[in-house]
Amino acid sequence: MTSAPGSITLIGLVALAMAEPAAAAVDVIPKPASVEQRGHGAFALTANARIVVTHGSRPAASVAAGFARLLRRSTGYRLPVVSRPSRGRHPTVSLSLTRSDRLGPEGYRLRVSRHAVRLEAATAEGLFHGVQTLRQLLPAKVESASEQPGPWIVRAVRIEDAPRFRWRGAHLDVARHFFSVDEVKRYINLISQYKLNVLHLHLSDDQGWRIAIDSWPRLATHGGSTEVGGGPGGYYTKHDYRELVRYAAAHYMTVVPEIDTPGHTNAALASYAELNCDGKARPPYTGIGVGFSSLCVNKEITYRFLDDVIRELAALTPGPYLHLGGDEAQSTDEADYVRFIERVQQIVRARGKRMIGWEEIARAPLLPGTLAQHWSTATGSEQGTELARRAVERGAKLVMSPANHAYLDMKYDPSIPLGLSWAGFVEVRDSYEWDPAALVAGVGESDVAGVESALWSETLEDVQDIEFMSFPRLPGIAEIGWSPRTGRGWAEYRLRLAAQAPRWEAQGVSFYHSPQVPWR
Ligand code: NGO
Repeated sequence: MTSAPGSITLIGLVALAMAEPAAAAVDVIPKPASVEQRGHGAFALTANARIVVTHGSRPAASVAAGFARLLRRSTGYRLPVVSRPSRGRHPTVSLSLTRSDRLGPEGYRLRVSRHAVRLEAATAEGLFHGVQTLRQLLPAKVESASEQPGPWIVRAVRIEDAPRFRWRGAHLDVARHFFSVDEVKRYINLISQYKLNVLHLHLSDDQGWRIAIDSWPRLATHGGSTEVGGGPGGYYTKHDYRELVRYAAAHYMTVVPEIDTPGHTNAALASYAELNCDGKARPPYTGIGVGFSSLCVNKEITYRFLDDVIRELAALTPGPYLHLGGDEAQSTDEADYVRFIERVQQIVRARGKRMIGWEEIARAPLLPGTLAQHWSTATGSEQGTELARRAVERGAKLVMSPANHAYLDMKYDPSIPLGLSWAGFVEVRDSYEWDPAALVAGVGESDVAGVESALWSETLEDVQDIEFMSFPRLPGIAEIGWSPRTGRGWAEYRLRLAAQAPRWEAQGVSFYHSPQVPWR
């Protein structure tokens, strides 16, 4: 049998699809809520394909445009984005907004048949998540930055999907080592593929202050001038920060900025003598100790300072939350700490935002709407789980970042030079096998706002380091946040994870080849 150049027969399609490396039925992370495999058909994206946005909106059109850009890069096809299906036989990828509220604000429905790929959602955000799934259904080389030979086959399937938790975050410490706007953007690119929707930037710590504050300029110019190990540090101008917020929003991620208080504040105390109880500026700090610094809780200027910082940060941040830290305040008296946290919540509220803090804030009364972030390990310290429980009793919901599962700065095993190990070694399986609603006795599904990975940068200096610690663990945290608790497990997850490797290779991601994963 002969066929015209450029046309592919059904048998040919199936053969091509089968020639892809053997894999789980649908190698998508996070695992979609419902997947129905449809016969043997397959869709082929060819040079005359079009992307159609029906019942669109401006955000929906920009999701389509972003997807078309990605496809054009690797396929080399023209792929016009149009608003109406055209006459003639064009393979079509359509994106449309539906009124159906069954999918929820972030869900989507994806139908792949021989003739078309149809993606529907109630919001542009849902379409964006659907596009992330579709990327993973295409061959891995779709992630390549240069033109690759086809074919571009997607097997027929029906997917309906929506997240388990609304908060699916990634924390990044830009204080211990500073990371540039472009480096953070690259991180956003990589993590938004896994449907994470919160970027928590740890903007201040003992070793550095990383955001320009007009009313206290030395915070950035002096407090931002170094980092762990004594390197040059750096800080984001307001323009830089706005650019990060904008870029994150284009990837449907909300930025949650953190100014850590009342401890972890040496960079601020080094920048302004008057913030210290004894009126003497502290020297800059470039080590990796914790727990030695505290704002002067009983000085009024401390609250004027915080109000200025919170006001400026709130004005820069469209998202509803500001993170005020609260962890490891070992140099602040208990009574002072409690008063401080109460007062700081009021300031955040008065500036129109809600506060999130590390679980220690549960030592203080919490305002309605405050979130607490659980981090200290159940095994290492009974206190962490106790504080998490207390936060819930005080009416807060929890963001779950248990260090022995979700801290991406923990070493995978003792042979890894990067990372810390105070919470133990966290291999890929450890980071995947836990459930946020079954971790702390007395904390159930409805007490949990979501999950967040944490990447502290005491030992991490560049993008390669960040990627090596995040991949392959971060996709597992993302799956725990998104996918239903049932219908998935380590044995099948590790196969889906292995299938991500060629994608990371195409994206130039440096990742850890864990012996627990059957890389192909
Ligand atoms: C702790 C500490 C951070 C460290 C991190 C290192 C929290 C919430 N406070 O987590 O300052 O960087 O461990 O793993």
